[in-house]
Amino acid sequence: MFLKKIFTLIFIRQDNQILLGLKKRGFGQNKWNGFGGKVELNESVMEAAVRELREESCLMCKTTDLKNIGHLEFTFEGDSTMMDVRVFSSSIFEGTPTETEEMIPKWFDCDKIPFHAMWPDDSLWFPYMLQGKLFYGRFHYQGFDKILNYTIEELESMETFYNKSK
Ligand code: 6U4
Repeated sequence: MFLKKIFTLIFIRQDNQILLGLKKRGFGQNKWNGFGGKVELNESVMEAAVRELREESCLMCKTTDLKNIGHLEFTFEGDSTMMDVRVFSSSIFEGTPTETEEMIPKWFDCDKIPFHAMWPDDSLWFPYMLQGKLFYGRFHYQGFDKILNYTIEELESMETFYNKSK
């Protein structure tokens, strides 16, 4: 059995661009990624997504404008923790992306995503997100660079997925 820890990951979209942040420290350092982090005890998953977006990029967004678009699970060889990552997107936001202590935000054209400087799993599930599909992916890593095995599937509805897995 794995000890599950819930994380958020949010992608801001505008026209044919997507906002990514270069992580300056900690887990995933020097990689481009969406914004997000751990869910705290006294907040909902969506509240956590909005808080992390604000803390990491200075953008403001309402929980009601978030769309849950995917679910990712990461496990690591020899580690009993499972990262349970709830993926959101929004094209409604306020503010200007601004560098923070944790992230350097930058807009990328959707056909110029810097996969070479991202988590190896991103190139496998980003296509679902960019095509507007809902997805569920599981990835088992050796260290942080090598995926030993994975599965990805398209989902019809996130609600049905979460009701089934309850
Ligand atoms: P602190 O302790 O405050 O620095 P916190 O910001 O709460 O941490 P952090 O930065 O460790 O959490 O969260 C990790 C972020 O990276 C989450 O948004 C989930 C995301 N993430 C983790 N593994 C990933 C992976 N393999 N591929 C990916 N995103 C991943 O695209």
